[in-house]
Amino acid sequence: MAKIREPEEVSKDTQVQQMLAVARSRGIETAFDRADQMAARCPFGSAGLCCRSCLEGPCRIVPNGSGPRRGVCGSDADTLVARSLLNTMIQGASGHAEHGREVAMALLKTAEGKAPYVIRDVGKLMRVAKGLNLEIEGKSINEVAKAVALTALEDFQKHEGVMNWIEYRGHQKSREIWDKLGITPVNAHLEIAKAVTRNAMGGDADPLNLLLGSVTMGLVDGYSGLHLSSDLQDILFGTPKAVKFNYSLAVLDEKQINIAVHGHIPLLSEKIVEWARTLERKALTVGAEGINIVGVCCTGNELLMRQGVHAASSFSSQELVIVTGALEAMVVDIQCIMPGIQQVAECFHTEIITTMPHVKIPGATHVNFEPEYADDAAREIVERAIRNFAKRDPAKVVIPGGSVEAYAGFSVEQICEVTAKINEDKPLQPLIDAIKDGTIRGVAAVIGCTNPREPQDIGNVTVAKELLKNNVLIVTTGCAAHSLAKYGLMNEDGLEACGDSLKALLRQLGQHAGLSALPPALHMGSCVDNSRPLDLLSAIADELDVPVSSLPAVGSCPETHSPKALTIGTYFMAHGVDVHVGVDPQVSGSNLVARTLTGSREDKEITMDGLFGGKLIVESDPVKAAAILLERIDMKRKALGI
Ligand code: CUV
Repeated sequence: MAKIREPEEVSKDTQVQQMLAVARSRGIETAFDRADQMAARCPFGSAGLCCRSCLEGPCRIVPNGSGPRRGVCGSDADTLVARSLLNTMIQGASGHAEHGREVAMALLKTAEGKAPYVIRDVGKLMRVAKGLNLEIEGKSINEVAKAVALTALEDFQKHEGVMNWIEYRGHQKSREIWDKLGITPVNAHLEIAKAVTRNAMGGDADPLNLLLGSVTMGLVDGYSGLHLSSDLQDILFGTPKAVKFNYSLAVLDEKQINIAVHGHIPLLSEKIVEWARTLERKALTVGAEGINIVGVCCTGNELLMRQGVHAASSFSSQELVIVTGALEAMVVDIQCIMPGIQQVAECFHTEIITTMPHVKIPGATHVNFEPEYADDAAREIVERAIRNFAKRDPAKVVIPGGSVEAYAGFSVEQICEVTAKINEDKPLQPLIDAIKDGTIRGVAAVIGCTNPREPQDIGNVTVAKELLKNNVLIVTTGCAAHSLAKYGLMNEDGLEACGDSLKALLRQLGQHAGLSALPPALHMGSCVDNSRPLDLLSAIADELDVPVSSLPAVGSCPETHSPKALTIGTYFMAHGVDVHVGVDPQVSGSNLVARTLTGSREDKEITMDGLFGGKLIVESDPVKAAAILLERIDMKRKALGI
């Protein structure tokens, strides 16, 4: 019998513990329970040693070497593990590339007057157009937007050259390494198709070549996914600025109609926020005091960054938002949506509404979303939620009390606006000076997910606190940001966690932002906004005329579950940034693969570290992980002579 963890063991969050106990008392199963039932994991899959690529198999190689050493086709453990990693990377890169393409199409339709959006950040549009070397003189806003959208779409079509967004955003010194290795992507779809082909039976069998294929997927993810999405979303919806929001399950309001928006792309959810405001009066007619939109996962992050919409939950506890009994609708778009939400919703009046033709859930309502008809879809969804309010059973409502105030919206533009008040000509200089003199020992991006298998928030918060204590500035995105917000690391209280020099700097910078202090964890947005930390590092590296890999900067993904997080991590490593993962990446079946990733081979020059300057650090203990990250930060400081 699998051991069922107590609520206190599955999450650090007492509200999650409370709601999990409520769910269990009502016989409602959640991901935390299913993770416990799944406790004995397949040893072959865990090591990356099973292969279902063709009908000669499935083949599996016993991790301890006591069984067959090769699959029927002759693939050995190294090939199998490298292929299974590439498979994961393909999933991650496709998800983000598709996100980028959807947003590019929406921008195109907006520019052509076919979709009901407006260009909210004309300044950013012009900066991006200039960065892409597009002609803007004498052009209308819509003409420039159309040219930007078409240039973005080329990154899914062109057959020669290099992706436009890499030409635009890629750091030159990293570019030289990628070009030399022949791994710089041409177009996202072409690279994904090539990766699928090379991974098929009879394709690429060279583990090191397959690993380079994984790095290409990291770059596809980073540029056609992250950078392209952040840039175009900023153009369409505005570049984030400091904003206040609340975090916790307590952001649901018993007196209002509650709608949760969940997934990743803000195209529909931005419209839902708009329609919730428009239809507010209608809510009064059904006895509610208003309409309350709450965010889940990265759609939540997108909305809080630009609209200050409160955030209810990160990935692993998404079902518990429904268990409050106070949710009229959960609207989902793409990615990180547990099918389990439908089973939970069936115990309540909550309507699960899928919106994308390629992401449906049996039993859920489907309201199709197309940018052209965004208003119709958003209006229908809000009206459905209003109607559902009458079906709510007050006896089932349990909303935990107490939520945490947090500040988010720290785009690179927002950070530079603050630092420009100290040095107008060189806004990055105050940060560079602080890094040089040790006020900031290093910069760490604490990113990624929460995972029902792991105790929620513990890894994310522990790594962040250990680093803050040592004066490492934290930037954060994704569900890790949800974790850090909940424990006060995005408000003034969080200063307590910081070392003295960092604390003083955050207070000083805060004054220039109209706050008593900048929060110790700077929330940069959703997963696609992992473009922002890299933009910041690239700009600092340019000022110092060094590669990004020389900077005392690291990434940490303590509680990940998603292939997307591994692809993002690979994109960081391709720039020479060390990346820690706290969850087993399932490559232990091959020493060659594991050691190439972690830089622990004898022939160092063909490891990730040797080729790119950044390596993978696998460590499940967050305190130990932070110590290793500090060591790497200090090593890079020393090499830089600071
Ligand atoms: Ni994209 S990928 S669980 S929602 S951060 Fe959250 Fe963020 Fe991971 Fe998913």
